[in-house]
Amino acid sequence: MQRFCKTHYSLMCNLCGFLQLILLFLNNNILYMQNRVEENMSEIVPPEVRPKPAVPAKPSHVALPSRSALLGYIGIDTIIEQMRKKTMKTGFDFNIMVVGQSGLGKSTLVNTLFKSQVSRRSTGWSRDEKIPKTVEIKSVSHVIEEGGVKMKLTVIDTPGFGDQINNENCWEPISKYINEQYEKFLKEEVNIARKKRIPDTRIHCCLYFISPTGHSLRQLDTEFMKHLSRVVNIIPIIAKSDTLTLDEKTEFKQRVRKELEACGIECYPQKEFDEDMEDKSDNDKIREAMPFAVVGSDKEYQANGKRILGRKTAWGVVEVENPNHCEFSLLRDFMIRSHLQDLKEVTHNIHYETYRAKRLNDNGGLHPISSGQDTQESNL
Ligand SMILES: Nc1nc2c(ncn2[C@@H]2O[C@H](COP(=O)(O)OP(=O)(O)OP(=O)(O)O)[C@@H](O)[C@H]2O)c(=O)[nH]1
Ligand SMILES: [Mg+2]
Repeated sequence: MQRFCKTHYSLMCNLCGFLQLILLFLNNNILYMQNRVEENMSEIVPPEVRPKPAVPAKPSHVALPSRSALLGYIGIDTIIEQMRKKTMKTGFDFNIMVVGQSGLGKSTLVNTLFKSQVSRRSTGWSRDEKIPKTVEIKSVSHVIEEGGVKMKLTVIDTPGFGDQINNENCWEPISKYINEQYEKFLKEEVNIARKKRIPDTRIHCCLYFISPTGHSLRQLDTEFMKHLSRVVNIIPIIAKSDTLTLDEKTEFKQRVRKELEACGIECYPQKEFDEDMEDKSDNDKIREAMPFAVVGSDKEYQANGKRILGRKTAWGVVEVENPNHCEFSLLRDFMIRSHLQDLKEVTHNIHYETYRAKRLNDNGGLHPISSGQDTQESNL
């Protein structure tokens, strides 16, 4: 038995030695072949010439940077084009909320927004039907397409406040609604099987309607804005500005600006978020023009052969979209043409982030929630 094991052992040793020899031979061969390939490669591609990139292909309309500046074209400038294509496919969500005391023209302005150049579509009310008093928070959405870009514009109309005997804490339903949208987003975000694209119902911009008294802000307004400005981007506007003379309007705007500053109410665009000098100088102009004095109407009239939105008075038609008549078009262009992306970023990076941090802290870490769970209730 012992001899058998010994013979077996020596046989195994011989076999291992043989295998080692084969491996050594193969290894040498591989090294040799690698050297050959490298030699051949250096024959084909001289080291100073960079290979042409296969992907991404450079779009024909993008100018080539000078070859002297770069050793070869990398294609960094195509990133913008790639991002544009992606964004065009996904589209934009933009959510505006209108808030203010009762009867200031909030629902009318929602209609004005949709019927103005933003979208020439009706919001469901017929031309001569009177807009009913708003009794609950209600959202109206339209998908607007322009130049191949889709935007889902949602305007959230809210019931007016201020006509109760006790108006204490009347901002609560509004701030609750705003927080509920953050909560919905947060729950989607922490979900294990989260959606590729989370539906964004968060309020990006809140238009606060100020009564055109010509005097000063009401205490209710300052209280309301103080509370809301902590959770959302507030843009104050003077409602029904056709009821003020030009001088009254200028004076009132100045007074409102001073009062807002005195109360420490930070409206959008907030000074602390100006990114650079260019941003600061652009935003300073907007801050000086605020609050925008607007007129709302969903009635159309004929003026110079064109159909215009306006309000008919004994002295003529006040044209909603004429910058000489009111600042509606300035407000719309500011919200959509110049600051839409920034409004969304401030919402996400500042307001939502504050909510998220507080929520996760309070909860000692939010537990993942299954997709079937109800997401309506805010826990704040
Ligand atoms: N003069 C003037 N009247 C306006 C303007 N906008 C709306 N109105 C009128 O104001 C009245 C109230 O308008 P709504 O749009 O219902 O006001 P609201 O703020 O939605 O009212 P609540 O839903 O009760 O809070 C209507 O008769 C409108 O025609 C405006 O810019 N100027
Ligand atoms: Mg209303």
